[in-house]
Amino acid sequence: SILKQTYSQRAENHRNPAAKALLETIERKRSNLCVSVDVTKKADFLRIIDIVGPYICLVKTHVDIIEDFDFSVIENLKDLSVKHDFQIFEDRKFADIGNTVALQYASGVYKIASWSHITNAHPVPGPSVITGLLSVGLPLGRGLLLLSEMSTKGSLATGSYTEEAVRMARSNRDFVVGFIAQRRMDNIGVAEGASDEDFLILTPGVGMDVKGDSMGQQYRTPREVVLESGCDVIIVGRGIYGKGNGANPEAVREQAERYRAEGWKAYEERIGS
Ligand code: S5P
Repeated sequence: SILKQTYSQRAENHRNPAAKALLETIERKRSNLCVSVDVTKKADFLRIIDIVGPYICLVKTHVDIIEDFDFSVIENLKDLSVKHDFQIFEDRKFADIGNTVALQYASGVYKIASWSHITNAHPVPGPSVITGLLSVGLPLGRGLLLLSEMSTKGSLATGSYTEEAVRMARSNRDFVVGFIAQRRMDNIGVAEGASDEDFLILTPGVGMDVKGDSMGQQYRTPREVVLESGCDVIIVGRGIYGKGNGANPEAVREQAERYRAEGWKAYEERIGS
């Protein structure tokens, strides 16, 4: 079963270059930690990434919240990704008709497809959202995650919506490499244990010190996410950079190290090493 395979074994199963590179990075750095850097000033954004860089496999961005954005942010981010050996995931959550998402992905101020190895989409428009994005992303070797579940209280992405998202992914395996979800999706719609599919499961809503925030976010620990729910990558935002936008570098570094260690320990326990 996928749950018992190492990240490097799984890298060999993936043909999509972004999925393969992510799995190889995870193994090389012994880190299944993705840091989500949701801050509004470019200096804070780049500083936090430079601090957490050694401990992560992936940086997750919301570039549209940076107030003083210009394209130097992207150039600096790319330099940091080489310096610290991590992949980049712009959390754009595309959710429109194919033609529109293709334009949003390739063009505008951010030109996401030109620098983000992985991005994501809500399955709500149906398969056309994938068709639109893959017309831009596939020739560039990019990968897509579908949001088949969400971490928030009262999420509508449950039941048949989640199942249809998995079906949409199965029909587009060259571009859709996995899911934003709270548990494994491979066995949905097939008998328990019958699937040898390998989807990447990247999971937000991870925190060790609090259970949620005042706006519906819900947190689980790395152990619950990786060991009990079988997810592959933990996504941590405020649990690492804290309330002060990462003003205390040593505290940020310590949290990144702590979450990396917890995520990796849970993985080692899962594969039984
Ligand atoms: O279901 C989801 C999906 C996503 S991508 N729940 C989430 O929280 N996210 C994102 O993960 C969210 O947009 C934010 O950037 C991050 C969680 O941040 P944290 O500070 O709560 O860890």
